[in-house]
Amino acid sequence: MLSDLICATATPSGRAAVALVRLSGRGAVSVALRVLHWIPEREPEPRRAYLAVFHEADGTPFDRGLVTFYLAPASYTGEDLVEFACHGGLLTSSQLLAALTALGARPALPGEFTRRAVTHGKIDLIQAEAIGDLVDATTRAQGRAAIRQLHGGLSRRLADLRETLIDLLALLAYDIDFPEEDDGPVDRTALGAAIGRTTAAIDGLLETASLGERVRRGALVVIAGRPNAGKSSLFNALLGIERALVTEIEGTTRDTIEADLDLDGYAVRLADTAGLRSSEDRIERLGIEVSRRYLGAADLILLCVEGGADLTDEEQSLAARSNTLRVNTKVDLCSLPSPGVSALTGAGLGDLKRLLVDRLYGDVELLGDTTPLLTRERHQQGLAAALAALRDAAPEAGQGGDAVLAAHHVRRAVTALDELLGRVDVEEVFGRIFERFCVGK
Ligand SMILES: Nc1nc2c(ncn2[C@@H]2O[C@H](COP(=O)(O)OP(=O)(O)OP(=O)(O)O)[C@@H](O)[C@H]2O)c(=O)[nH]1
Ligand SMILES: [Mg+2]
Repeated sequence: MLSDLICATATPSGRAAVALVRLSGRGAVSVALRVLHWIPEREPEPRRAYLAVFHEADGTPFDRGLVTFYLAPASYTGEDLVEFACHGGLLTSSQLLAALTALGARPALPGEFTRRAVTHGKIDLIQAEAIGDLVDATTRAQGRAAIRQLHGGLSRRLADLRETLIDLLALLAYDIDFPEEDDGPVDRTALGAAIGRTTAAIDGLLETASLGERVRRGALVVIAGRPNAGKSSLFNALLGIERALVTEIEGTTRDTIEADLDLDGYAVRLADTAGLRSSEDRIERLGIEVSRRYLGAADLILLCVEGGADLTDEEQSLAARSNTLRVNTKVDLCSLPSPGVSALTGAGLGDLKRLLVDRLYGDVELLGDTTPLLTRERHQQGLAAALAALRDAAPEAGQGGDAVLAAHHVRRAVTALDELLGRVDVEEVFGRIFERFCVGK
């Protein structure tokens, strides 16, 4: 079923220099040749760009462009694949798609080309996710994490873990087959230790999950404090645009406003909130409730305090949180200890930005390029499942344990890793990942 012929435009529609149309699956080459006035006498050579005229079923030409043929398995999808580079714009690529579908190709689903690449073992599911992340990336750090994942850092680590577990299974199978050998060739102590090492390795990877997720999705930084503390002014100053309303009236901001910010190559979602105070105004109270929800979800809270004022009870409890950074505002009015900022003069903004990057992403720099990051909830869940299975296996694998039970639990861990890597096609998992892809990817 998977190798039926699919086609799609891989580039966004609209005015552009070039549009790329892909055709993949059974019969791709012969169908392609039927829409081309094929000038060379010979069969096309793979991986060579040919200039050709594209025509409709009745032979009417509609474009002239480049065609490249890839033969299975040496293609993106692992199938026979043809790429047409036609002229951009709305017309020619849709004429080409119409011609291809008239010859039996079917419009591709979102991410279907990449899904086929996974099915044919060109890449694993973790790498497919990285391709999606790379397309979605807007900051350098997101791009870097995605390309590392695409190069296989995380995949290799998971595949190594899987190998270790398969070796363990072989030893356990031996133990099950020859139970009568008392001091048999299988050293149960060593077996228990090997499971312990694998558990530790998975634990180490799980520790990177919140950081990886933060890099991919952007850290949520919530600006909070009492009314008129200068929150919206700081929000605007950090963004470099007048995004939020600023007035001298207390309670100006009623709803939380979010904006994306690229801080030194790292993604930050910055939120400006309603000033915290007890209010009789129904709308303001609702706004303050939203502020509190944001505070609960924040990776970092910027607590704005004007002029070194004494803190209210609520401000004090905020300041006591480990993820709160107190910022003194309006330092142009009086001199205040750092970190202090003036939205008016811009003083202290650069220092504050550097401090933010360090607090939010310092650990990424520390990890460097050698430790792969878990970038998705899915990775975390898969490894947690593997970990739980190994924890069940550990007592059974050691001295005096039941080898059959141990093997059962180790196999559960292998299945969890297989699902992570996409070695088993679980429709629900695949469907959820690829539905977010673009058509033609
Ligand atoms: N001198 C000076 N005034 C500032 C500075 N930042 C803000 N202000 C003034 O302080 C007042 C309140 O600023 P906002 O940014 O609206 O304060 P807010 O914390 O968002 O207030 P609410 O939305 O009401 O909670 C305005 O009159 C601003 O012009 C600053 O750095 N220096
Ligand atoms: Mg405000």
